[in-house]
Amino acid sequence: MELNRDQLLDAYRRMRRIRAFEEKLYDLVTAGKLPGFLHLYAGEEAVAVGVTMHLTDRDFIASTHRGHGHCIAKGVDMQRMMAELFGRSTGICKGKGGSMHIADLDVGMLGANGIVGAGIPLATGAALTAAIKKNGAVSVAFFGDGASNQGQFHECLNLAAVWKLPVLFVVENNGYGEATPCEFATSVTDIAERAHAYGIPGVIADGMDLFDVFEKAGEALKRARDGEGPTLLECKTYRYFGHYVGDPLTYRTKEEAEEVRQTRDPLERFEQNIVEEGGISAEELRRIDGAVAEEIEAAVAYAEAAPLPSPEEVLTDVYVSN
Ligand SMILES: Cc1ncc(C[n+]2csc(CCOP(=O)(O)OP(=O)(O)O)c2C)c(N)n1
Ligand SMILES: [Mg+2]
Repeated sequence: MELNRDQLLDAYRRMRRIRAFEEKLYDLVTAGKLPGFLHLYAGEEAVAVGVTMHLTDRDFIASTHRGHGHCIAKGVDMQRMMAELFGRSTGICKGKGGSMHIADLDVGMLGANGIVGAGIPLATGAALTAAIKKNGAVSVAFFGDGASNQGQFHECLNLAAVWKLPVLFVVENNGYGEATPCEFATSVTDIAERAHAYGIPGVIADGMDLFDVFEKAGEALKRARDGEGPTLLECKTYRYFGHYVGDPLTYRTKEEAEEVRQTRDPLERFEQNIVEEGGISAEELRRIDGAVAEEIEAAVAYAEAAPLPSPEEVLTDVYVSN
């Protein structure tokens, strides 16, 4: 599966947007300028981008507590995301959701999710809808290694396999669930192996390599669109920041994180590849970096200038109001 020049630049831009967005949030939170409890996606960019490059707005994704990268990759507006994080009324959910509840149905983003594993049934349900409507859409559930120990993961894989639903289950194995190393809590080394229990393909991708994720997600989504059913795609990846901003990171060494950054960084590896083999110059990429930095600054300015929701709105857009 070859990527043309426009696709290569687009993939780089999307990964750079995610990285820059998350680094900006880290700075804002640590400077006390942004409230909330944030889980950053930096390090895992190749997974969200490599998968969503195969999707259109008609296709759905469901995300996690670590959802900003999925949102950006799927095309959610960064200014309105930033306003949401700042709790402003122009935010994507009118400032009432915050980091873990960003959703935008217009671009097929079913939502970040504060409940570990809860995006999996949402994506499975969206795939059931697509199958009933026969509209050719697919859905993708992104979730972590920790979530793959949840009952709903197993229930959904089974049902999606039985009904041959057009869904891709993407497990982002970043080695930890909060402070718990994967091997401490998970019965298998390769989570992809769990697919075989449900009679569906289980595939492993290098989640730090855009090309590998793109290719393997493409094959799985083709199967899904062709009516051949679901796939479990395990992307081996790493999160650069802690579980949340403020995590003291006592459970892993600085050296471990530094080594991954030095040797496996998804943006650096991608850049090296496309400069050496894709006919793209480093200057072009620096121009993209500059443009993305301006987009992020504009998003922060937009958010800071936006009004807070008025107190009268506190009971609107909620299911239970008394
Ligand atoms: C049902 C449920 N159980 C526990 C939690 C607390 N919790 C939040 S994130 C997390 C770890 C999730 O790990 P993983 O699925 O590997 O995702 P990662 O944070 O590594 O991206 C836990 C236990 C929760 N939010 N929901
Ligand atoms: Mg994890």
